[in-house]
Amino acid sequence: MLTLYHAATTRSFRIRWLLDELAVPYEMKVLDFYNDDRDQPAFRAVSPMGSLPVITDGDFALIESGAIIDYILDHYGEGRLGFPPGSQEAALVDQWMWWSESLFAVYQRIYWDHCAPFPAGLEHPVPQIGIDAKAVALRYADMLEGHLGEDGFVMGAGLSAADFMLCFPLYLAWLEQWFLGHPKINAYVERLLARPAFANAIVDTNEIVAQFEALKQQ
Ligand SMILES: N[C@@H](CCC(=O)N[C@@H](CS)C(=O)NCC(=O)O)C(=O)O
Repeated sequence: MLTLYHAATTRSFRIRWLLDELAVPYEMKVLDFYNDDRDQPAFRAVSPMGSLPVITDGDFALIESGAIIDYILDHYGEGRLGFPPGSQEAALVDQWMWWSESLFAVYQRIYWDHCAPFPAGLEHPVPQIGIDAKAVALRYADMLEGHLGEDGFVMGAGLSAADFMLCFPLYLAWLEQWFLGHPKINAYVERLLARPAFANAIVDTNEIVAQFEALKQQ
């Protein structure tokens, strides 16, 4: 049986959405990202750096959401959501998975560090650094805007692993209305939200985000 360690506002909602979309049974252990749950020895035993998400499958523990998505599709996907290994389509899925995590999300993280209220951001932020980082992320977003169609998902009509990676940074940016100048990305995120499994995976995240928004107003 798979176990997913999940905390609201983290990349674990990628995995929650994937498992629910595929209707794969799993146990979910819920952590509070903003207290000491991640420091507990039982959690460090499966996630040595205390990062999320992590899954276990029997004695096997795996971190890194991209690796987790690939593992779940390989072992539980029954051929769904995939392209033939070695195909150009499979390479493009990888491209967008890496784009999500190593380009867009890096600059979004810098933005959060310097523009989100503590503890979501740093205790001693430099807001201009965050503003500059957001501008870089939005320049990267131009590439995705040029790639997306008027309907469907990143790889066309069907979902792929790339959508499960992109949902995390794009949804959180969409909540802050980053994509008013990127109408195709905006509509894409809205198509994700129309999927019941995705909408369900972000309910607890929405609650925490609303709390941070209230903090910002103070
Ligand atoms: N590339 C990793 C990033 C993991 C990551 O940064 N997770 C965040 C939550 S979204 C975390 O646990 N941060 C805590 C920390 O780095 O100590 C992935 O995709 O899983």
